[in-house]
Amino acid sequence: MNKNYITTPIYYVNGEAHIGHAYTTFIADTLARHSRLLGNETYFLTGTDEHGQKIEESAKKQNKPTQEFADEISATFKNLWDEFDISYDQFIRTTDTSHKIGVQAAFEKMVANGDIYKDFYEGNYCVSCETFFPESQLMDGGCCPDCGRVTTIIKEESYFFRLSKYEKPLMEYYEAHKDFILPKSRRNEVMSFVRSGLHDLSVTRTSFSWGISVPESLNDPKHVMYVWLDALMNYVTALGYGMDEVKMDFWPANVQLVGKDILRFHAIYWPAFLMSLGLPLPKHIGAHGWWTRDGEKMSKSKGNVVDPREVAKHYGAENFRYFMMREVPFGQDGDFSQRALIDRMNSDLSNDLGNLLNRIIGMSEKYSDFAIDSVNVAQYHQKELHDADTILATLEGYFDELQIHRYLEELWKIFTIGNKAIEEHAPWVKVKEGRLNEALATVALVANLLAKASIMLHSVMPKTTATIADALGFEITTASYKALITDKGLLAPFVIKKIPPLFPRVEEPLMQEAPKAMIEEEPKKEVALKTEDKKVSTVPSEGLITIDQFFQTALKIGTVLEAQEVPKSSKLLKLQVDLGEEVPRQIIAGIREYYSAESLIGTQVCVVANLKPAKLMGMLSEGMLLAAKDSEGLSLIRPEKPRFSGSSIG
Ligand code: ME8
Repeated sequence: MNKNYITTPIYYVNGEAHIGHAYTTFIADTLARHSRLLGNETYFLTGTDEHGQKIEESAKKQNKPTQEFADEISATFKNLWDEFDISYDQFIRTTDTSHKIGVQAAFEKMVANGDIYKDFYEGNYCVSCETFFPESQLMDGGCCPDCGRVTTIIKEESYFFRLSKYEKPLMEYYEAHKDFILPKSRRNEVMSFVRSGLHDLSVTRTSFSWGISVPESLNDPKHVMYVWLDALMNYVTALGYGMDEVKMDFWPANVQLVGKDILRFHAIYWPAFLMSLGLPLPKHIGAHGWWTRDGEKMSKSKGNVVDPREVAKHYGAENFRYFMMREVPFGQDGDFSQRALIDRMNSDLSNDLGNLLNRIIGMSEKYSDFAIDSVNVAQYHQKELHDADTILATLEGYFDELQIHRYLEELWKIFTIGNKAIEEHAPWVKVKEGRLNEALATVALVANLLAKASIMLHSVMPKTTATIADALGFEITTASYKALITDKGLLAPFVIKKIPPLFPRVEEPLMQEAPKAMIEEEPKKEVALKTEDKKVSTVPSEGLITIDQFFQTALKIGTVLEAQEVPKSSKLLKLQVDLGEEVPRQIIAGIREYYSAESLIGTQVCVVANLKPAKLMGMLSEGMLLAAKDSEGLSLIRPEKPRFSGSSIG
């Protein structure tokens, strides 16, 4: 039996969970349930990240002792997952004593093997991101390049982790394990980041105390551990690392899910820490995209944060979960809107799945008093069975690549086969013609298709599919998976249960949108400038655009994956550019006179990403590179430091 360990990030306790956190947790739960269904020994970990200055400050703002504050918010996460029936095996908290002991043991080991040394750190620190940034990376006015907040200069004694030592081993690892980072398109951006050079990492702080202190053996009690070192270690302390080690045989994890915002920590720091500890690396780090609401970033001040409980209350927890899994390709950004959810529910769940179930309940009631027997299915429906079993056999591959949306898309073809069989074989005509056996064979075929599809949909919609299975007289278990999916078997004779429609159509949005008056607009930067600035503008007044007009152009950082000369053209190069999307973009650029194809591979460029695709010499071009040209020639515009592919410019 395989051991299969699946993790989510541990979420900060400085705010309550929203649909972004729910998304990661839904995917992890889906993977864990699927793994169990296959009969694997599975361990699913989630939890909360409770240390660091940010939490300390949030607690202070609410006038609460930090531990009490952390207890309260941590409980809201745990309760939410319980309400959503998330099948976690452990909910870890970084304030757990066993976690502290494990982290200290790891630190001690890193000191012992020479990977941690003491020095001074002076730098600009972003409290919100719990990260130091070199001067060169700061945005105007000393702001954090990730979140835009003002950073503070901190000079302090610090212990450092020799991250630089792991630059080469990490690169070798990425080279040798092409599916370590999923989706694969994200691998390049991690590699170019590492290639640009890794600095040793400051892993302790003396500026605050809400954290795990360094091991007593160092006799340096004012140092507490950097929150990311503390947090990342949760994945092994949960298994008993540095303590009883009882569950360490689940390590290495099969899949560690994260949002793209924290991929760098999981694909660079975490593997380096593991190498230092002599532990194997996880098999996959899966980084998913970012959810927005109605096209905007969710933020409390805008009042547009989507509460997963609200969505579940109005639309059903599993319908919501299906929507999130199906709507967005893994790795890409997604937008939550009630319209998109309603459309998905009506078309996929009501029309395709729900109707099919209702139809066979209705027909079996009329023609056989609910009795269903698979005995003649193979005789009349060889082709449909074969087609369905072929599709079902390909599904596992999508799970392995975390392409759950594709998995579901393929799975839905089973319902198309079922609906088509009913249309083509028209059981009601056969009954009139006295060919009852044939009619019942079609009904039984569809019952079998629904049974097989329910098994495969189980990990995404556990309760709904259990209800369908119950109506179809069987239970979804590892044994039925083997019988109906692996061995391509059929259901034993049974009596179908009449159940009310599972997916009534939704006509109107069911959730109240936040009234406009409640939405506090964030102060607009231009306004602030106008009031403070006494300088008379020398910008020509003709042809000016507003900031909104500027932002209509989507400018993004791209990484050039491939570059080729275009035959018969002295000007054009054909590039494949990674913009953080599922598939790289093809861009035909008129830069051959200034750049060789070879010199561009692996470099970063700035791309106009929402330009209407055009054909150049018969080849599709899906974007444009930014470049500056003068009498000296042409120069591509590039980011000063490597940025993740798909990062917005502006
Ligand atoms: O980063 N869209 O915790 P965190 C999609 N404690 N996913 C989202 C999202 C959105 N809009 N917002 C949040 C931390 N997420 C650290 C992790 S792990 C050792 C330490 C999800 O509370 C997504 O998974 O900020 C993202 O990576 C995570 O929540 C960040 O959670």
